[in-house]
Amino acid sequence: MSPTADYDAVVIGAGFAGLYMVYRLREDGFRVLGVEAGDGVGGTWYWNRYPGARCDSESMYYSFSFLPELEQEWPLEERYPTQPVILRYLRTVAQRLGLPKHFVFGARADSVRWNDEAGWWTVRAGDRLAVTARYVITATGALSASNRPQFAGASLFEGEQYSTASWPDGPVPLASKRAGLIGTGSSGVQVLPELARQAQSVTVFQRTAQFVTPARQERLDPRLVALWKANYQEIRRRTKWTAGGIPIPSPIRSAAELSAAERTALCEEAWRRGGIWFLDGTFSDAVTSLEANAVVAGFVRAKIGEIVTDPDTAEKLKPWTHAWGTKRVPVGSDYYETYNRPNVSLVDLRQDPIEEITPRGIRTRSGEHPLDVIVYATGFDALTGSIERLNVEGRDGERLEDAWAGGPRTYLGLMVPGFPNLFTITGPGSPGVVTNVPVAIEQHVEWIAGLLGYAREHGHKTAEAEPGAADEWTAHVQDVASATLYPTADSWYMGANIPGKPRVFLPYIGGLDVYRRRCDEIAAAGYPGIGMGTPAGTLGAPAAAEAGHGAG
Ligand code: N01
Repeated sequence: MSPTADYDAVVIGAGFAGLYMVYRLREDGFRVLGVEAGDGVGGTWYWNRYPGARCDSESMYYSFSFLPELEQEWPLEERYPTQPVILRYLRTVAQRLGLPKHFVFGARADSVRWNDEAGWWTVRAGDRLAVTARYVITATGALSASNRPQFAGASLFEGEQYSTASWPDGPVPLASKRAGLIGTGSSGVQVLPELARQAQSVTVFQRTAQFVTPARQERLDPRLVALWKANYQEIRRRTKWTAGGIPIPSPIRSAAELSAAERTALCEEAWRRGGIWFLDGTFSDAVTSLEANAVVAGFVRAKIGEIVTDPDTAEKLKPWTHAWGTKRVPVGSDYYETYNRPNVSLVDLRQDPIEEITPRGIRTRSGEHPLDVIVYATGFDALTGSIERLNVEGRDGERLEDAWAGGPRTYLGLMVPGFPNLFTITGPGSPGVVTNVPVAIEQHVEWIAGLLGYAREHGHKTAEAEPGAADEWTAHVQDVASATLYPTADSWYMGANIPGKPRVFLPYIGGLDVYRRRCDEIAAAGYPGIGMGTPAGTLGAPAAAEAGHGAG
């Protein structure tokens, strides 16, 4: 047995998180290998290429903060960046920092096993790769393990079937085709207007009506961009200390403090501005008080009634099954307006459920809907799915899936007891998905890199979350959520979209600023809650490895 692992660290994933983690560790002198299932960098933005894919975070906030030169050069043209623009950005970052050579692409990690005796992990990717590493960092994305419901008869469908989460890289001809769209979350809301423009007809199969917020997509005023760029670093500094990773003022007044006219005026103004300004811009108690929530929900339902001309369709589109904001609110462009097109129709699956997919279309209780194309926008096994699908086995061969059978248990959303030297980025217990994600990713990466540096400096071979610390954090995550209306909804936040998944609140919603402070305090205090293991003295040997080392 070799006395040292092949690498100090293996990072799984080449999206925002994987790229920055590999860069950070390389700069800190660790021997690091990136492993990526796709043929190139991009992560979420590599796979989700469906027409209409855009980020909900505005362009100026959706980038790395540690590349001051690139942020000055990078053109900011539209309020929300499109998928091709974000992918181009990540490719540019990877090239500039010389990162692709540290990655093995086209390798889907499918086994991650701890060897207690050696004190390292073995990471395999089918027959593409088998390497050992002291540390493993999962940068697999919180929303990347796609969920494709198994409808009876789906394999017999004679038309084409696509998933928004793995859209083909190339044109999908839709003209003169009858398309069916299953799913009306953020992906379905974005793809629908494009499908309607391109296809002969679109039938939307809606299980749960959503509260969609208008994006108000627009071209950015170059003067605003110039002003922004002149102050970028100061804005970044402030952004780090916001709850959601976007520096906009939080509402200070509860709905109860306002008259009916003031509430309406406030909602109207937030709706006019769109996007985050509506999501975070109405009342301080919009997701904690049923009364305040009802005001926002009623406002959106009224808007749906105003926009959608067919009263029956408008009624089906009005959400009544959950409180506003408790399922992730999609941000859309012309979503409700699209239902006014003559080639778009809506099936309410709560009234008229899918019975099967036939060779010619989708049969619901009321009859068959003939289709040439079916598009699944049916979401993800969020936060835990992409990590569990790695088949992680920790100390004593314990499977992560078993350890999390009753719900994920983590310390700070970053470490798991029983799984030494394993770190998760934007996993369960992390605030990642409820923030502007790159800001949370940078925090996670820097904290993990800090801990690895500390362990190297002190000669520690292993770092492992203590059970008590993980229990305390896991309970805290639930407590914070319980003070809000979030747990009342059947959402992916609650794991409710995946049959059999434990129903616990997955992300930390106490705020990125609060979370950052806690992480900083823990680091400053020498990492209480984390057991550090015996000296090894083999970490951080001169970086020499190139991707492909150990590839089998
Ligand atoms: O997935 P979703 P998504 N039969 O889970 C329906 C991020 N994101 O890919 O609500 C019929 O939200 C399901 O119905 P229901 C963002 O964080 C960001 O759209 O479970 N329908 C729902 O309508 C987002 O929240 C961006 O009843 C079924 C839909 O499929 C997250 O990713 C863009 C079904 C799934 O909606 C996930 O969004 C896209 C079944 N068996 C995504 N199973 C931007 O930044 C599921 N559904 C712009």
